[in-house]
Amino acid sequence: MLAPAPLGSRWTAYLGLLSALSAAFVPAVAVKEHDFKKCHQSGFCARNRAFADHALASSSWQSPYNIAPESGSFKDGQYQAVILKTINDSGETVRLPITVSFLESGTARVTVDEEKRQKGEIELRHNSKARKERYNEAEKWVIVGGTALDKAAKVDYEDKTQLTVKYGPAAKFEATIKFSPFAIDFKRDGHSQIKFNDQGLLNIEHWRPKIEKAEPEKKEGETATEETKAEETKAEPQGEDESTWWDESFGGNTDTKPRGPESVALDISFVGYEHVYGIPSHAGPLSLKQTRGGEGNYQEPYRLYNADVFEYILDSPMTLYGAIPFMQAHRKDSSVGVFWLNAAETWIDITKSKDSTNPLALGAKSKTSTRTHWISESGLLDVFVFLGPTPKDLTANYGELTGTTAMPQEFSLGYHQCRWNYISEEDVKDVDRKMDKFKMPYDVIWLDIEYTDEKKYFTWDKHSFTDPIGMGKHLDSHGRKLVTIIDPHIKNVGDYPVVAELKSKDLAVKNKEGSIFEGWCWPGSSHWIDAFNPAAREWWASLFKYDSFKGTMENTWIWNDMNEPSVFNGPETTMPKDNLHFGNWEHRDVHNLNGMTFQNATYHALKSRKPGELRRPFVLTRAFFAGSQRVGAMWTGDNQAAWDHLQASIPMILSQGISGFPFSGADVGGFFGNPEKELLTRWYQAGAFYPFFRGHAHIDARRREPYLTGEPYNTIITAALRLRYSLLPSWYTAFRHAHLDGTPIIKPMFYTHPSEEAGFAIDDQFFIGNTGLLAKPVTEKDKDTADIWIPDAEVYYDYFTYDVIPTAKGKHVTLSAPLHKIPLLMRGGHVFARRDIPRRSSALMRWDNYTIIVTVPKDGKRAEGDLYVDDGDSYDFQRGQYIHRRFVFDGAAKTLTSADAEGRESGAAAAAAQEGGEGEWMKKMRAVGVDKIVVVGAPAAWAGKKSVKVHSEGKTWEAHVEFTPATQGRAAFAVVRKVGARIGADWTVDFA
Ligand code: MIG
Repeated sequence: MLAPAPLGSRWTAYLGLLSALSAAFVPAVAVKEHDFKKCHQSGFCARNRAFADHALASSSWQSPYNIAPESGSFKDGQYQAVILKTINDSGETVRLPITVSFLESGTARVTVDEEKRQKGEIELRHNSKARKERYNEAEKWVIVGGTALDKAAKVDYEDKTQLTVKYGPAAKFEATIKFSPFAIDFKRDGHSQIKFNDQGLLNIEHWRPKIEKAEPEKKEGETATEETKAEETKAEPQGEDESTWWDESFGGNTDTKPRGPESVALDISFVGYEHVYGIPSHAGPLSLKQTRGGEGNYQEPYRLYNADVFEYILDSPMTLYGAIPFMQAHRKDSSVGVFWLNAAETWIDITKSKDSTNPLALGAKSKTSTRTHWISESGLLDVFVFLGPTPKDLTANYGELTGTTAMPQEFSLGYHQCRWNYISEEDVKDVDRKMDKFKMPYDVIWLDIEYTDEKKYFTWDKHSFTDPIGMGKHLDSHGRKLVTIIDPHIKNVGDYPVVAELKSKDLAVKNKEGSIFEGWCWPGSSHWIDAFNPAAREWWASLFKYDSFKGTMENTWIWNDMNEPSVFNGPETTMPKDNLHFGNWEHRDVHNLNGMTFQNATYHALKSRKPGELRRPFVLTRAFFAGSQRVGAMWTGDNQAAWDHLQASIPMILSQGISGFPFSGADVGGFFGNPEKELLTRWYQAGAFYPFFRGHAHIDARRREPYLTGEPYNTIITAALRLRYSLLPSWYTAFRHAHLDGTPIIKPMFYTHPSEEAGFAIDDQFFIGNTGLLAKPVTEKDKDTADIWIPDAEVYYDYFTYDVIPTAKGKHVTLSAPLHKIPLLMRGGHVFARRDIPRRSSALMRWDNYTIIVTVPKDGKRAEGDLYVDDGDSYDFQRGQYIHRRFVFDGAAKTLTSADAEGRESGAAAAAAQEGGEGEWMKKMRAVGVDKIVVVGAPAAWAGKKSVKVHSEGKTWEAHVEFTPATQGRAAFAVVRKVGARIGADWTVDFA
């Protein structure tokens, strides 16, 4: 029985076929680049590129935007004025109110609106019920702090042509706002860093009525003829092309665009900056490429328009599943950045050029500058400007605005075993059993869409999952969890209470007519929850209660897929842009936010599953936006079982990290296809360093649970899994830092070594947190060496052998890396924590003692590091129920000390000081100690030493130490055993 096919599209036949066959049938469909728009197929992108071409080609180009000087006023850290846009020869203007806000953090914000739309003085076509304003609620979803105005910001200079404001830390920043044409020059220490509208590409498409021509009206979707085009452009400034102002078609879908053209665009120049990073997600290098052609460059702008692109192509500016419009520019010793707060379809052109006008270049060799051109389809022009100067300042400033990574469930840093699909309870238990049998640690097993009763979420397939609670308890008995998928498309059938409620409560996304939107996805005909609607979120939460979503329990967590949203028969596999969301905002305005609102709804739902139960949710999302880091993890979607996809995953994850959303990973093994054993093994070795570490496979792929790989692969993969598990304390500590100030979890070279220019484009190696661990996964077939770039003159040790690596600052060192070997170095000068007893899951390691590793630096003087521990599950850490130690190795004093990292008093006094006293978890942690200390690069003078003194909690005792002298190539090391100090207490180990 086939439902009538909606809209003519290539999906119709495919979906008809799909629903006629069994649910398990899935054709292998690769991404067709031509299913997704190029800039010239997206009216507003084409118009703005043409506008740029015109402006840049003409020596007499003048931006038609001018601040009316008498309109301006500055008060309490904020400048307000009106920009007048001249729209024709008679000098007629459009009023665009502008606000420039100077924030306490030193961030500046520039917001431009359009008065006519603001006041609703426009007419919509096609009887649209859409809102008339430019979308102004992105900030409601994205910005969570940092907006307090800098009352100390002061006007430093003002005349009839410009105004300069000094602001930021020690008033080191200044913004010169030029009136005619409008432009802003952001300086730090007197030097230009970022310029707005320096190229004159500012373009805010104002509202205008559609002038119907005398000739018969065009049919919807039909493009203008050459004559009408020529006639229509006459009245408009050059560079505008009216043929794409109104109804616009692509791939058989027509967008009615009831508000007409409304794009916002601006050129942003980074003066003297050669590298720009960020704006994930794209499958390309970390250091972004130029996009206006030329050898090695892209032809297309980077695009941000969340889309379901399966089997995406590599090295491409094409859009992927998520969007973070945050860009950082970097040069030696300086980082600056911008955050373009706009959730509509966005394109970004990047060009670089030697800049003779750069004042920094005077007398020195000329520097390269990067110019960017940001183009969004609708909404406000709303840009935050960060002046650094360090990469860490940028991630902190951005984190203050958009929030930081939520403290994760500790288990979620372990290994996740997923595939499409584990087909029954028996299957799940079998995989669980085999992982144990092969002694491979893992924490979570996942269920993809086939666990449901015919893709009706919140139900279970009655034949294969008869006792999900039994299954859940079985997993729980050895500390394991279950993640089930829940997608935003709700099957449109009778006898399904979820869809019945969605309709009766009126909580779904609407079509352009204002009635419920119907489209096609996995279940066939479906409706979509509108998670922008608070009532929809409340209802969504009710569906997750344990007694509502029967079969789930305390160890069940959630995966949100398809939330771009993916709509099989929609334009570019997503929703029509003229669909309507809560508040009658068009989908066009909020598209890139959609995924986040859905994940957010699930996140809040998981917090209210049972009264009195307040635990940190775990929700994985595919679509995301700026701010998604507050509500869960992401993965990079449907990659392939191919070496180049393994390679591409690393810059992608690094890019997530520096863009405020570090809890990220790629499907280990590759989603589509069947990885050869070597590839799968190398992928586990790389995945062990993804902040989110999950193996996954397409339904058509052969089974590839790690234990199926056979020897020697099984052993090698087990070692990679165990390496991950032993380092979990350090991973968790890195998450704590990400949570506190937005620091990435794995860090690229430019981030850790912002002065080393040769490292700025390196994106295939990284540091892990503050551990000094430097990893370079092997991502090439048959490769048994790794070339690691060394960023400084510090000593580097091999993680596994303690060999001293013969390095030189700024040079590559070649490491032997046969299949069993993960290229992993330890930088001298760090201290980090591990747990060395291999166990089946992270939960079973909870009360294990720690091993502390010290890597003695080249000069022998000082090594330091930290460890953060809490219960990994509740919010008790917010009332002080955590341990945060700082370890310092002092070479001169010959001591290693552990003290509270935040200067809190330890022991009973601290416990008493905590709100509610010392909790259960803190009490149990009293029994957890330091078992072992390894000092790598121990001084030769320690030879012959048999014991060390340990001082802690008013007592002193001796612990056994074993010194192994240096041999050729290997550093000396000392191992202290049975240290006997508590991990939560202050202690000193005296090596003197
Ligand atoms: O259209 O749920 O990216 O991880 O296995 C495919 C089935 C839908 C796409 C996800 C993939 C998942 C699959 N989903």
